[in-house]
Amino acid sequence: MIKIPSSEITPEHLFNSRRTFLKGAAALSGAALLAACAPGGGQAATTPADIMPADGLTDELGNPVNSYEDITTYNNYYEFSTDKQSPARLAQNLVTSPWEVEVGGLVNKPRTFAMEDLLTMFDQEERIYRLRCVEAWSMVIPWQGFPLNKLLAEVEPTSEAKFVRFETLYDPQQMPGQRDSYFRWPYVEGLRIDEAMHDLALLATGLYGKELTPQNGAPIRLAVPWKYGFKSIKSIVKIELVDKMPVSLWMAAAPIEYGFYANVNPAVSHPRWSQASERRIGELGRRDTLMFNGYEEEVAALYAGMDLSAHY
Ligand SMILES: Nc1nc2c(c(=O)[nH]1)N[C@H]1C(S)=C(S)[C@@H](COP(=O)(O)O)O[C@H]1N2
Ligand SMILES: [Mo]
Repeated sequence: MIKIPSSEITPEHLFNSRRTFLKGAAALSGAALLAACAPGGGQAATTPADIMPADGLTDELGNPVNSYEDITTYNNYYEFSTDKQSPARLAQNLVTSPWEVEVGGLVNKPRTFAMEDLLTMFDQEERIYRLRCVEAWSMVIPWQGFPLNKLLAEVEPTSEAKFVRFETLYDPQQMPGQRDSYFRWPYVEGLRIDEAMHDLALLATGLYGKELTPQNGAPIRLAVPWKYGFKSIKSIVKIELVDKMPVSLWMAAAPIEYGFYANVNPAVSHPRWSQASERRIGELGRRDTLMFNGYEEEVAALYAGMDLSAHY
Protein backbone atom coordinates (compact mmCIF):
# COMPACT_ATOMS: atom_id res chain seq x y z
CA MET A 1 0.00 0.00 0.00
CA ILE A 2 1.28 3.46 -0.90
CA LYS A 3 1.80 5.50 2.24
CA ILE A 4 0.35 8.98 2.02
CA PRO A 5 0.71 11.42 4.94
CA SER A 6 -2.60 11.53 6.80
CA SER A 7 -2.83 15.32 6.26
CA GLU A 8 -2.96 14.57 2.57
CA ILE A 9 -5.02 11.44 2.42
CA THR A 10 -8.49 12.87 2.10
CA PRO A 11 -8.09 15.04 -1.01
CA GLU A 12 -5.83 12.50 -2.71
CA HIS A 13 -8.10 9.63 -1.88
CA LEU A 14 -11.17 11.51 -3.07
CA PHE A 15 -9.49 12.79 -6.18
CA ASN A 16 -8.48 9.29 -7.24
CA SER A 17 -11.87 7.86 -6.38
CA ARG A 18 -13.59 10.65 -8.21
CA ARG A 19 -11.49 10.20 -11.35
CA THR A 20 -11.90 6.45 -11.51
CA PHE A 21 -15.56 6.71 -10.66
CA LEU A 22 -16.29 9.33 -13.30
CA LYS A 23 -14.52 7.26 -15.92
CA GLY A 24 -16.78 4.37 -14.96
CA ALA A 25 -19.87 6.55 -14.68
CA ALA A 26 -19.46 7.77 -18.26
CA ALA A 27 -19.40 4.18 -19.47
CA LEU A 28 -22.29 3.30 -17.17
CA SER A 29 -24.56 6.06 -18.35
CA GLY A 30 -24.08 4.66 -21.86
CA ALA A 31 -25.27 1.28 -20.69
CA ALA A 32 -28.20 2.82 -18.82
CA LEU A 33 -29.14 4.85 -21.90
CA LEU A 34 -29.18 1.78 -24.11
CA ALA A 35 -31.30 -0.04 -21.58
CA ALA A 36 -33.75 2.85 -21.36
CA CYS A 37 -34.30 2.61 -25.14
CA ALA A 38 -34.80 -1.14 -25.03
CA PRO A 39 -38.28 -2.61 -25.56
CA GLY A 40 -40.33 -2.52 -22.39
CA GLY A 41 -39.12 0.97 -21.41
CA GLY A 42 -39.41 2.44 -17.96
CA GLN A 43 -37.26 1.74 -14.95
CA ALA A 44 -37.52 -2.03 -15.17
CA ALA A 45 -35.72 -1.96 -18.54
CA THR A 46 -32.39 -1.43 -16.77
CA THR A 47 -31.73 -4.84 -15.37
CA PRO A 48 -28.66 -5.54 -13.26
CA ALA A 49 -27.18 -7.42 -16.20
CA ASP A 50 -27.16 -4.20 -18.25
CA ILE A 51 -24.93 -2.48 -15.74
CA MET A 52 -21.45 -3.93 -15.74
CA PRO A 53 -18.42 -2.51 -13.96
CA ALA A 54 -16.43 -0.43 -16.38
CA ASP A 55 -12.85 -1.39 -17.13
CA GLY A 56 -10.51 0.11 -14.59
CA LEU A 57 -13.16 1.09 -12.04
CA THR A 58 -11.29 0.36 -8.82
CA ASP A 59 -10.86 1.54 -5.28
CA GLU A 60 -7.67 3.39 -4.29
CA LEU A 61 -5.94 0.05 -3.59
CA GLY A 62 -6.64 -1.17 -7.11
CA ASN A 63 -9.46 -3.56 -6.19
CA PRO A 64 -12.08 -3.78 -8.94
CA VAL A 65 -15.61 -2.86 -7.93
CA ASN A 66 -18.10 -5.66 -7.56
CA SER A 67 -20.73 -6.07 -10.26
CA TYR A 68 -24.02 -4.23 -9.90
CA GLU A 69 -25.65 -7.62 -9.76
CA ASP A 70 -23.54 -8.79 -6.80
CA ILE A 71 -24.12 -5.53 -4.93
CA THR A 72 -27.90 -5.56 -5.43
CA THR A 73 -28.65 -9.28 -5.00
CA TYR A 74 -26.44 -10.29 -2.05
CA ASN A 75 -27.63 -8.17 0.86
CA ASN A 76 -28.04 -8.13 4.59
CA TYR A 77 -31.31 -6.39 5.40
CA TYR A 78 -32.97 -8.17 8.31
CA GLU A 79 -36.12 -6.04 8.12
CA PHE A 80 -36.88 -8.07 4.99
CA SER A 81 -35.16 -11.41 5.49
CA THR A 82 -32.25 -13.03 7.25
CA ASP A 83 -31.03 -14.61 4.02
CA LYS A 84 -28.99 -12.67 1.50
CA GLN A 85 -30.96 -13.33 -1.67
CA SER A 86 -34.47 -12.34 -0.52
CA PRO A 87 -34.10 -8.60 0.28
CA ALA A 88 -33.67 -7.87 -3.45
CA ARG A 89 -37.17 -9.25 -4.02
CA LEU A 90 -38.93 -8.45 -0.74
CA ALA A 91 -37.74 -4.83 -0.53
CA GLN A 92 -38.80 -3.94 -4.09
CA ASN A 93 -41.99 -2.16 -3.02
CA LEU A 94 -40.57 -0.24 -0.07
CA VAL A 95 -42.02 3.27 -0.32
CA THR A 96 -38.99 5.56 -0.33
CA SER A 97 -40.69 8.74 -1.51
CA PRO A 98 -41.78 10.93 0.15
CA TRP A 99 -39.08 10.45 2.80
CA GLU A 100 -37.90 12.60 5.67
CA VAL A 101 -34.92 12.45 7.99
CA GLU A 102 -35.42 13.97 11.42
CA VAL A 103 -32.19 15.34 12.93
CA GLY A 104 -32.31 16.45 16.54
CA GLY A 105 -31.27 15.83 20.12
CA LEU A 106 -28.33 17.82 21.47
CA VAL A 107 -28.21 20.38 18.65
CA ASN A 108 -28.90 24.10 18.34
CA LYS A 109 -30.95 23.79 15.16
CA PRO A 110 -33.04 20.61 15.08
CA ARG A 111 -34.58 20.09 11.67
CA THR A 112 -36.50 17.57 9.61
CA PHE A 113 -35.04 17.31 6.12
CA ALA A 114 -37.03 16.25 3.09
CA MET A 115 -35.05 13.77 1.01
CA GLU A 116 -35.18 16.09 -2.04
CA ASP A 117 -33.49 18.78 0.03
CA LEU A 118 -30.71 16.45 1.15
CA LEU A 119 -30.01 15.69 -2.52
CA THR A 120 -29.75 19.34 -3.49
CA MET A 121 -28.24 20.97 -0.36
CA PHE A 122 -25.04 18.93 -0.53
CA ASP A 123 -22.80 18.02 -3.46
CA GLN A 124 -23.20 14.34 -4.18
CA GLU A 125 -19.71 12.86 -4.34
CA GLU A 126 -18.58 9.54 -5.74
CA ARG A 127 -16.77 7.22 -3.31
CA ILE A 128 -15.59 3.70 -3.97
CA TYR A 129 -15.52 1.94 -0.59
CA ARG A 130 -14.76 -1.56 0.57
CA LEU A 131 -17.55 -3.07 2.69
CA ARG A 132 -16.38 -5.81 5.06
CA CYS A 133 -19.24 -7.74 6.64
CA VAL A 134 -18.72 -9.16 10.12
CA GLU A 135 -19.57 -12.52 8.51
CA ALA A 136 -16.15 -12.43 6.76
CA TRP A 137 -17.23 -11.57 3.22
CA SER A 138 -16.59 -8.29 1.46
CA MET A 139 -17.38 -6.21 -1.62
CA VAL A 140 -16.14 -3.04 -3.30
CA ILE A 141 -19.01 -0.63 -3.90
CA PRO A 142 -19.21 2.65 -5.85
CA TRP A 143 -21.50 4.92 -3.80
CA GLN A 144 -22.73 8.43 -4.31
CA GLY A 145 -23.51 10.55 -1.30
CA PHE A 146 -22.23 13.26 0.99
CA PRO A 147 -20.22 13.29 4.20
CA LEU A 148 -22.32 12.93 7.35
CA ASN A 149 -20.36 15.84 8.84
CA LYS A 150 -22.00 18.23 6.34
CA LEU A 151 -25.46 17.32 7.61
CA LEU A 152 -24.33 17.56 11.24
CA ALA A 153 -22.90 21.03 10.60
CA GLU A 154 -26.37 22.19 9.51
CA VAL A 155 -27.93 21.31 12.89
CA GLU A 156 -24.99 22.50 15.04
CA PRO A 157 -24.33 19.83 17.68
CA THR A 158 -23.89 21.30 21.17
CA SER A 159 -20.82 20.58 23.31
CA GLU A 160 -22.84 17.96 25.24
CA ALA A 161 -23.24 15.82 22.10
CA LYS A 162 -20.87 12.85 22.42
CA PHE A 163 -22.49 10.25 20.15
CA VAL A 164 -24.76 10.06 17.11
CA ARG A 165 -27.66 7.61 17.13
CA PHE A 166 -29.30 6.46 13.89
CA GLU A 167 -32.64 4.75 13.35
CA THR A 168 -34.06 2.84 10.39
CA LEU A 169 -37.72 3.09 9.38
CA TYR A 170 -40.06 1.08 11.61
CA ASP A 171 -42.96 -0.22 9.53
CA PRO A 172 -43.85 -3.89 10.03
CA GLN A 173 -46.48 -3.60 7.26
CA GLN A 174 -43.74 -2.99 4.74
CA MET A 175 -40.93 -4.78 6.54
CA PRO A 176 -41.95 -8.36 7.30
CA GLY A 177 -38.78 -9.07 9.29
CA GLN A 178 -39.92 -6.55 11.92
CA ARG A 179 -42.80 -8.88 12.84
CA ASP A 180 -40.12 -11.20 14.24
CA SER A 181 -39.72 -10.24 17.88
CA TYR A 182 -36.29 -11.86 18.19
CA PHE A 183 -34.69 -8.47 17.46
CA ARG A 184 -35.40 -5.17 19.17
CA TRP A 185 -36.72 -3.00 16.32
CA PRO A 186 -36.19 -0.49 14.89
CA TYR A 187 -32.61 -1.13 13.75
CA VAL A 188 -30.40 1.30 15.65
CA GLU A 189 -26.73 2.16 15.15
CA GLY A 190 -24.35 4.67 16.63
CA LEU A 191 -21.05 6.43 16.14
CA ARG A 192 -18.90 8.44 18.51
CA ILE A 193 -19.08 12.10 17.52
CA ASP A 194 -15.49 12.20 16.24
CA GLU A 195 -16.13 9.11 14.10
CA ALA A 196 -19.28 10.72 12.76
CA MET A 197 -17.35 13.90 11.90
CA HIS A 198 -14.67 11.95 9.98
CA ASP A 199 -14.77 12.73 6.29
CA LEU A 200 -14.96 9.04 5.31
CA ALA A 201 -18.32 8.60 7.11
CA LEU A 202 -20.70 8.92 4.17
CA LEU A 203 -24.45 9.23 3.86
CA ALA A 204 -25.01 7.26 0.67
CA THR A 205 -27.88 8.19 -1.62
CA GLY A 206 -26.86 6.37 -4.80
CA LEU A 207 -25.06 3.37 -6.19
CA TYR A 208 -23.34 2.82 -9.54
CA GLY A 209 -24.52 6.21 -10.79
CA LYS A 210 -28.16 5.37 -10.08
CA GLU A 211 -30.58 5.82 -7.22
CA LEU A 212 -29.96 3.56 -4.27
CA THR A 213 -31.98 0.33 -4.50
CA PRO A 214 -34.32 -0.51 -1.60
CA GLN A 215 -32.28 -3.59 -0.70
CA ASN A 216 -29.15 -1.43 -0.39
CA GLY A 217 -30.91 0.99 1.98
CA ALA A 218 -32.81 3.52 -0.13
CA PRO A 219 -33.26 6.38 0.01
CA ILE A 220 -30.40 7.12 2.40
CA ARG A 221 -27.99 4.89 4.35
CA LEU A 222 -24.71 5.21 6.13
CA ALA A 223 -21.42 3.88 4.72
CA VAL A 224 -18.63 3.67 7.32
CA PRO A 225 -15.94 1.78 5.44
CA TRP A 226 -13.51 1.05 8.29
CA LYS A 227 -16.17 -0.71 10.38
CA TYR A 228 -18.00 -3.99 9.94
CA GLY A 229 -20.94 -3.68 7.57
CA PHE A 230 -23.61 -3.79 10.26
CA LYS A 231 -22.67 -0.26 11.34
CA SER A 232 -23.75 1.02 7.91
CA ILE A 233 -27.43 1.40 8.76
CA LYS A 234 -29.98 1.47 5.95
CA SER A 235 -33.12 3.52 5.19
CA ILE A 236 -32.47 6.11 7.91
CA VAL A 237 -35.40 8.16 9.27
CA LYS A 238 -33.87 9.62 12.42
CA ILE A 239 -30.47 10.94 13.51
CA GLU A 240 -30.10 12.05 17.11
CA LEU A 241 -27.16 13.67 18.88
CA VAL A 242 -26.91 12.17 22.35
CA ASP A 243 -24.61 12.18 25.39
CA LYS A 244 -24.61 8.42 26.08
CA MET A 245 -23.32 5.56 23.94
CA PRO A 246 -26.31 4.24 21.97
CA VAL A 247 -27.23 0.56 22.22
CA SER A 248 -27.38 -0.82 18.69
CA LEU A 249 -29.70 -3.61 17.58
CA TRP A 250 -26.72 -5.98 17.41
CA MET A 251 -25.37 -5.00 20.84
CA ALA A 252 -28.84 -5.65 22.30
CA ALA A 253 -29.10 -9.02 20.52
CA ALA A 254 -25.64 -10.37 21.36
CA PRO A 255 -23.38 -8.04 23.38
CA ILE A 256 -20.53 -10.54 23.61
CA GLU A 257 -20.40 -10.87 19.82
CA TYR A 258 -21.09 -7.31 18.67
CA GLY A 259 -19.62 -4.26 20.33
CA PHE A 260 -20.23 -0.58 19.78
CA TYR A 261 -17.02 0.10 17.85
CA ALA A 262 -17.04 -2.83 15.40
CA ASN A 263 -13.84 -1.64 13.72
CA VAL A 264 -12.57 -4.12 11.14
CA ASN A 265 -9.65 -5.81 12.88
CA PRO A 266 -7.98 -9.00 11.65
CA ALA A 267 -6.36 -9.50 15.08
CA VAL A 268 -9.60 -9.58 17.09
CA SER A 269 -11.69 -12.68 16.43
CA HIS A 270 -15.43 -12.86 16.61
CA PRO A 271 -16.18 -15.36 19.45
CA ARG A 272 -17.30 -17.91 16.85
CA TRP A 273 -14.88 -17.28 13.95
CA SER A 274 -11.64 -15.63 12.95
CA GLN A 275 -11.66 -12.20 11.34
CA ALA A 276 -8.16 -12.63 9.84
CA SER A 277 -9.38 -13.27 6.30
CA GLU A 278 -12.41 -12.73 4.12
CA ARG A 279 -14.10 -13.90 0.95
CA ARG A 280 -14.47 -11.13 -1.63
CA ILE A 281 -17.79 -11.78 -3.33
CA GLY A 282 -17.08 -12.80 -6.91
CA GLU A 283 -13.59 -14.14 -6.20
CA LEU A 284 -12.30 -17.62 -5.52
CA GLY A 285 -10.17 -18.12 -2.46
CA ARG A 286 -9.72 -15.68 0.40
CA ARG A 287 -8.01 -12.36 1.03
CA ASP A 288 -6.27 -11.22 4.17
CA THR A 289 -8.42 -8.76 6.09
CA LEU A 290 -6.72 -5.37 6.47
CA MET A 291 -6.58 -3.39 9.71
CA PHE A 292 -9.48 -0.91 9.71
CA ASN A 293 -10.42 -2.52 6.37
CA GLY A 294 -7.45 -0.76 4.72
CA TYR A 295 -8.37 2.73 6.01
CA GLU A 296 -5.80 2.65 8.82
CA GLU A 297 -3.90 5.76 7.69
CA GLU A 298 -7.10 7.74 7.74
CA VAL A 299 -8.75 6.54 10.96
CA ALA A 300 -6.21 4.96 13.36
CA ALA A 301 -5.75 8.25 15.24
CA LEU A 302 -9.39 8.09 16.37
CA TYR A 303 -8.50 5.08 18.52
CA ALA A 304 -5.06 6.06 19.83
CA GLY A 305 -4.51 4.54 23.27
CA MET A 306 -7.62 2.35 23.18
CA ASP A 307 -7.45 -1.39 23.78
CA LEU A 308 -9.19 -2.59 20.62
CA SER A 309 -9.71 -6.11 21.93
CA ALA A 310 -11.71 -4.69 24.86
CA HIS A 311 -13.48 -2.04 22.76
CA TYR A 312 -14.49 -4.36 19.92
N1 LIG B 1 -31.52 -1.33 8.75
C1 LIG B 1 -30.56 -2.22 8.47
N2 LIG B 1 -29.34 -1.79 8.09
C2 LIG B 1 -28.36 -2.69 7.79
C3 LIG B 1 -28.59 -4.08 7.94
C4 LIG B 1 -29.88 -4.51 8.35
O1 LIG B 1 -30.18 -5.72 8.49
N3 LIG B 1 -30.84 -3.55 8.60
N4 LIG B 1 -27.57 -4.98 7.68
C5 LIG B 1 -26.19 -4.46 7.84
C6 LIG B 1 -25.17 -5.40 7.42
S1 LIG B 1 -24.85 -6.72 8.46
C7 LIG B 1 -24.40 -5.20 6.30
S2 LIG B 1 -23.10 -6.22 5.92
C8 LIG B 1 -24.71 -4.10 5.36
C9 LIG B 1 -24.93 -4.64 3.96
O2 LIG B 1 -25.12 -3.59 3.04
P1 LIG B 1 -25.41 -3.91 1.50
O3 LIG B 1 -26.53 -4.91 1.46
O4 LIG B 1 -25.76 -2.61 0.87
O5 LIG B 1 -24.15 -4.49 0.94
O6 LIG B 1 -25.88 -3.37 5.73
C10 LIG B 1 -26.02 -3.12 7.13
N5 LIG B 1 -27.14 -2.23 7.39
MO1 LIG C 1 -22.74 -7.50 7.88
